Amino acid sequence: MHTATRPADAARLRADYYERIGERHMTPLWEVLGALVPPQPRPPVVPHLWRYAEVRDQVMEAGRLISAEEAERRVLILENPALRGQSCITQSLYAGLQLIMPGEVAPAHRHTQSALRLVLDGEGAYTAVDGERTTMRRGDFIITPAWTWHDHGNLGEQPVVWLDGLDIPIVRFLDAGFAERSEQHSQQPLRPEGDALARYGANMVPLDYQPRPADPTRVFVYPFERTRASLVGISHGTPDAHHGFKLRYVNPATGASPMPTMGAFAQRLPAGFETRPVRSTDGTVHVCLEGGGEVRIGETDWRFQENDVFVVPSWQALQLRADRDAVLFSFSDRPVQQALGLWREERL
Ligand code: 1HN
Repeated sequence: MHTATRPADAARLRADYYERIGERHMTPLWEVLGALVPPQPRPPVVPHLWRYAEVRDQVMEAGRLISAEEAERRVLILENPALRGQSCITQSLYAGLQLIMPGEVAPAHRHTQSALRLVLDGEGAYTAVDGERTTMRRGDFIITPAWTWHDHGNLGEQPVVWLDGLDIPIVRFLDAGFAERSEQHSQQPLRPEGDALARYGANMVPLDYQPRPADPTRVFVYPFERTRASLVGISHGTPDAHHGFKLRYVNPATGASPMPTMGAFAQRLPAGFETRPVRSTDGTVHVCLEGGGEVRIGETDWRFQENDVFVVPSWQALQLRADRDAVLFSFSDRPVQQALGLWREERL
């Protein structure tokens, strides 16, 4: 005879079953499938904007609380408000504001995490990468690829602040992190300043240089002066409706991103120009270098000005409007997603 199971009995049977399989460290897929494979990205990350004018004093305060030496790196991490305690700005990226005071050195070390810097405030500091120094000037984009020795110093009279971007969460996810301190406090220069740019950054490379496709570039500084000149140089005709005048930083020897885990971009929006909304799967950190305007991320609007940093989560629509001619820098995990065939963009 057919006996129908009442819903209450079915629920009890299931709960009991889940309990018993749980003891063997198993769990039913059907309870989590929708969350595991959502119809579209639903990042836990929220949009956020850090106003430099509001945080600058607190960044400077760190300079009175701890030395660069003691801290190793004196940085205020920009934590996504929805991911507090996780030291990340998106699920795949870390960002922070680093301060170095006059006379200080941030000692030489290396790690498998890749880092990028965008210089924001003050002058007189340098970064050394594998034996070559570069003077840090506002807007300069500087990279320290995985496992390269790097230290910073401030030979000037002003505090210097830059934005750090690292692939820390990616490396942590892969459990592939290694790090070591150098015996040399600051690296002995092996080559004069400008050597890498002359060898690798002038549309030429040394005769015997044969980079592999995923090798990071030997060009470890992209001076803002050059970036800006390129953005101004392409600012004729109509800007792209979704991006304005936008360029991507590359490894000039391969055309790939400067480092394999992070892509970086620079864009110029003429005064009065408003972009159409666009969304992409790479959650992105933006910095305003010049000018200002308004940004809409999903449903939220903010005004932005110089040195403000904002984060756009994966698959949330971004719209920008410039009040004054604006220049923005941005970075994301796009090259990782592209290498895996995951990256998508939708122009709305
Ligand atoms: C690092 O090496 C730097 O070299 C900055 O300036 C931030 C955050 C975590 C791990 C290493 C730097 C960092 C970092």
